Amino acid sequence: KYHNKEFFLERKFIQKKTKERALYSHKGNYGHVMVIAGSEGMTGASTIATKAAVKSGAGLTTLISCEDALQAVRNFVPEAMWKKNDDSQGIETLMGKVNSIAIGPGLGKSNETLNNVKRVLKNTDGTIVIDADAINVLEGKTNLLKEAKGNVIITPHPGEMARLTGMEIKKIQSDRIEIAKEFAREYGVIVVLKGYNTIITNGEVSYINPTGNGAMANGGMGDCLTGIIASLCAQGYSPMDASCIGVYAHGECGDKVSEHKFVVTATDIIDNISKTIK
Ligand code: B4P
Ligand code: MG
Repeated sequence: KYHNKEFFLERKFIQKKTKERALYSHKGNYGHVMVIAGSEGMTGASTIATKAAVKSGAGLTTLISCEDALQAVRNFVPEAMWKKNDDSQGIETLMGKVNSIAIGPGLGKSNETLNNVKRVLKNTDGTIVIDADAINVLEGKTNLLKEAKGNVIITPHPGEMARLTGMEIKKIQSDRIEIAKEFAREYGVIVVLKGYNTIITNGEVSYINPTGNGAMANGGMGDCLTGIIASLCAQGYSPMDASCIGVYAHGECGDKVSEHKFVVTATDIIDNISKTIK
């Protein structure tokens, strides 16, 4: 059994793990992702996460959000379904039916966000990908992660990891693997600590990602990764495999696009992620 193992992610390893889509398959075979994201004035994050989930192969994707964000999704992601998050009914209805949940991008740091994080942690059997404001509302409340019913993947950038742990960003960056591992072990979650050489760890086995580059350092890039990982979880990949494939493909997609472009945007990734996974 693995113990304290660290590996560089390799293309061959990722290729071996990534499955072909079967001839006789249908959307029911590729799972349903619920994306809980976006708020008034922050609708881009929800559109990006939702579109990334669709483009990475989920059978069905539903966005739960405010009216503004739903309007954007209706225009830019016609493949996705949507429900208004006015009385948490949308979340309650879908929670038992979906295979994975992505929560956080553009939600805002509100009580409602914290309540929704608690709600999904306590009631969902599927995998939950926690990002952005869903991470920020856990500051000082990380013990809530221990109450999770299903598997949890948490995807902080170094700034979010600093807030969660109470450490300085400099400290996080000086000891990325050990700090991510310790957090994963303590809370029983998978940590995807982002940035160049993203770390993926469950506390026992850890992977270091070699793909990705500075052209990807712009707003929306993380929201895109969240949608990709949640989509792979819904398709039946284990949370660890979904994290590894998602992080590797997201970075490789950014590497390919940056051969011809100075800056790679989340929209560039969305437009090319399906080709990269193929
Ligand atoms: P926020 O303002 O919270 O940024 P965000 O909305 O979460 O942005 P987004 O979702 O688009 O990108 P994310 O980082 O999640 O926070 C920004 C602040 O956090 C910064 O001002 C800073 O203080 C701190 N911070 C963030 N990243 C930091 C870092 N690496 N070092 C030090 N401080 C940092 O996701 C970005 C995605 O793009 C990830 O998947 C990441 O791995 C990838 N990516 C970005 N640059 C890359 C690179 N050079 N190489 C490989 N991959 C890269
Ligand atoms: Mg982010």
